[in-house]
Amino acid sequence: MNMFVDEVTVEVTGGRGGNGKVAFRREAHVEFGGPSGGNGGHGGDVYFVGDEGKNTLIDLKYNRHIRAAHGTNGDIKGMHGANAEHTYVRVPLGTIVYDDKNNLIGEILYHGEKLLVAKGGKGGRGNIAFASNRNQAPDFAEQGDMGEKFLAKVELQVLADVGLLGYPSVGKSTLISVISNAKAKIAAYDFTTLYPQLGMVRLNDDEFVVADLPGLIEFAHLGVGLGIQFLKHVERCRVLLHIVSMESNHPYEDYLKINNELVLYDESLKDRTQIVVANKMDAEGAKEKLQAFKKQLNGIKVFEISALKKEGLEPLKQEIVRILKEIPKLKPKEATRIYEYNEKKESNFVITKGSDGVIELSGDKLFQLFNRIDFNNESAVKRFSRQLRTLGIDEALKDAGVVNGDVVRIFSYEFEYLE
Ligand SMILES: Nc1nc2c(ncn2[C@@H]2O[C@H](COP(=O)(O)OP(=O)(O)OP(=O)(O)O)[C@@H](O)[C@H]2O)c(=O)[nH]1
Ligand SMILES: [Mg+2]
Repeated sequence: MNMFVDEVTVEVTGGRGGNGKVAFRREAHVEFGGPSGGNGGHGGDVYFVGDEGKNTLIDLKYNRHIRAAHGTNGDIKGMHGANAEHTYVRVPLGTIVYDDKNNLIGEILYHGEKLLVAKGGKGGRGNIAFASNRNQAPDFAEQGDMGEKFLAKVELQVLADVGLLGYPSVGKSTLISVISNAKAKIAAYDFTTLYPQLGMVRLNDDEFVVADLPGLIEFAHLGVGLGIQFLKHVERCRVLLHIVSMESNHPYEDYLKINNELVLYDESLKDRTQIVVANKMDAEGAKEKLQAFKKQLNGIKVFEISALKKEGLEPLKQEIVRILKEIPKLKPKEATRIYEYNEKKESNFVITKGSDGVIELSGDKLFQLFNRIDFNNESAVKRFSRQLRTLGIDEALKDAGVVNGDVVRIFSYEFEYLE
């Protein structure tokens, strides 16, 4: 069974904020003291956290709804509700998250790195917060905001210091199994490796992560063989070990074809650091083939190894460590998502006519204000209608031809329009 999952869609929901409380102080000599209702706590956020121990998104496949906890409601005596704990979801390094509009939320490159995916709602304010000179005993409070909720597209591009690149059966899996702790499947037929696998290599005080990748063939960038599905995993490897088999009858051609596929897939991979490795040096005729190969490479350094016989591995590991210290760390992809969280929401609204002829009001900001209202509380509803006026909705309704007594609908709530 293939447990490797590198693409999955999950629904993420931030926790709802707790409701604000309506309460009044009780004092010995006054019937009603001042307002004393506290604020609701904030809803929890959903974060993804990098975990170097993971290498697949399989967990998300079985947990497609990720919801953070709600904030606690405010209480009497000015007590604020508790903020909810955030929810943390462990994901492999190299995880990339997009929102439902395909904006990049971010990418996780390091162990322990946190990425905010869905923000929790703000807690509603209690009636203490609404006391003013004009209204010293407000008898309403705000309900908590909804948390963000959307379908997140989650992708994994395997993240490794070193990626093993080459035709099928050149010995990539054999190499990773002799230099690292990975136990890779090895066999004398092509496409033995069907998904990337990571291994840790230690050399004295240094260590690096190697990714065994499925073999590439000509036209892989068009989907031939295992194709693009796995070419993408090359992208997040800092160094590529380009492995060429000295059993092949045309090592140099193999080498050029693989490089060509890389560039056709992604132009920028042309500049990715490569270390050329000639494997199967124990095979018959390998020495002669290597001589010719070296000539054609025209000065590019080649490491001669036999993965099978475990020969030539030390100089190769040393070179990898040396190069990794020289080249820069991967730069994270730039996020394009803009959080339309809370107060920053645009104050636009839309007026449309529903299928039943009723005028409907909608819009993000409006939805937020709407959700904060306890419609059983007359003062809260009055405040809401003042807010609508401030947003210019009264004017706009009038312009749209709405007259006294017409029914207007805001989400689930219907009211009569009065000038
Ligand atoms: N003679 C010789 N055979 C080798 C050497 N390294 C690997 N092989 C053999 O080559 C065959 C393919 O090895 P793998 O390690 O599975 O090759 P791969 O590149 O991972 O192949 P795919 O996963 O299909 O892309 C196996 O039969 C190995 O035993 C080597 O250094 N010398
Ligand atoms: Mg393999």
